[in-house]
Amino acid sequence: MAKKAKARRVREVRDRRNAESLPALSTLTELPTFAQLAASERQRAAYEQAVARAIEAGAAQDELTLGCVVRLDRGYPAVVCADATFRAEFSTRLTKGSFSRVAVGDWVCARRPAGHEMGLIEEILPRESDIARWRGGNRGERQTLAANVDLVIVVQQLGEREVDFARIARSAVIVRDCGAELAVVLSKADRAGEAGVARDIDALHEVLGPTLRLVVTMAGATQAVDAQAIARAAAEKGVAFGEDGVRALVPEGCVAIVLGESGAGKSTLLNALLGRVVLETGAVREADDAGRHTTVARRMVALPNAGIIVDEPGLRSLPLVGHERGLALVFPDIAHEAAACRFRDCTQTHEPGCAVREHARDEGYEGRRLDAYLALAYEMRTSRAVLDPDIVI
Ligand SMILES: Nc1nc2c(ncn2[C@@H]2O[C@H](COP(=O)(O)OP(=O)(O)OP(=O)(O)O)[C@@H](O)[C@H]2O)c(=O)[nH]1
Ligand SMILES: [Mg+2]
Ligand SMILES: [Zn+2]
Repeated sequence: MAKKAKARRVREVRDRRNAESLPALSTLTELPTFAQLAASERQRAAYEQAVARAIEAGAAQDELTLGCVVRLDRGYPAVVCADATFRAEFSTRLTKGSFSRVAVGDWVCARRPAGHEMGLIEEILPRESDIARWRGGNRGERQTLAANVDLVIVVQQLGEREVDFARIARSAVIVRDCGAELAVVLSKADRAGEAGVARDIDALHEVLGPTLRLVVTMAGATQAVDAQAIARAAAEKGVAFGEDGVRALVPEGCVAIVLGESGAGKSTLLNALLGRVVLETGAVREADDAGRHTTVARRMVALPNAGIIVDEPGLRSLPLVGHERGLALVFPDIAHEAAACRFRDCTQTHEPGCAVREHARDEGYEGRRLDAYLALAYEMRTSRAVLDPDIVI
């Protein structure tokens, strides 16, 4: 018993030391204010109930506050409430109970005991959206990247070669499955030039449809290019260009998150939107054009005259596990046809009476859209088949 208590004390001291080495919140000017964030009605009602439970467990009413998690530094949350921004740790009640890790964007019932710098998160309130990805293979789990965001901006870099539209389609399926809206930013347009930009917009429209919200940017251009020519090439395809295009995606009151591989230019874009260098950016490797995971914290930045965007570390893998609903939302036309296939488990590859293939033949379907759908559907079937039966998705 004494041993356990000692271990806990050691842990507490270490945690406190770690927390003290985090950036001082008072110096962070890009943090959103409480007024810029809004809990839903359901969350406010849940907060009232959480307050009642906390009081029952011994908290004083005036110590309790509604807050939003605006940063996670090495797992340590920072919380904004009506009259303060503070670092918080988890109450023992939360760590003991059905403990779910807090994410940036989470609304919480927090407690600020008088005379303490550090607050306590008593409860995480129900999420309106939960941007999560699968990690860890067939024994894996869902990892929440951010909570309660309205919009996910998938950032994919352009280059000399055609854009990786399969990766964008995969991201789209995950995003729509998580209950958020989707937009795509094609970054580094300077590397593709006008012709490349036009080519990649066409490819993306073919795969994800012409109604996709799309912006072309080159916030960190390293090559002297004719920006106006690139803007014109985008405009000819009905696509917005530049930081203003991104700002229009995220109006005041909107909370978005940028999602993309390391090195895609997420932090560079956010710095441009902020008008100053707030976020660290890093060079990509020559050999494979991949980034070095420069961003390690997850944090909200409030944009001047616009909404809030969460900057995230880049993600290498985005496995598809149980995102069937997202697939149907991204490809509603194909999913609709699939419902008429003769076999319920039709793989749309060789079966007789396959409505998808018949329709594709009749309508002269865009080949790449169907191919993208089939590849993602196939991957999902395979991942489901190898999933550990004890894992709940
Ligand atoms: N040519 C070109 N390079 C860019 C552009 N935007 C960003 N870069 C470069 O791409 C590299 C990666 O940029 P970051 O903004 O750090 O990328 P990130 O997506 O935040 O990466 P992680 O934080 O690792 O996930 C840096 O060297 C940037 O200078 C652009 O518009 N054009
Ligand atoms: Mg970054
Ligand atoms: Zn079929």
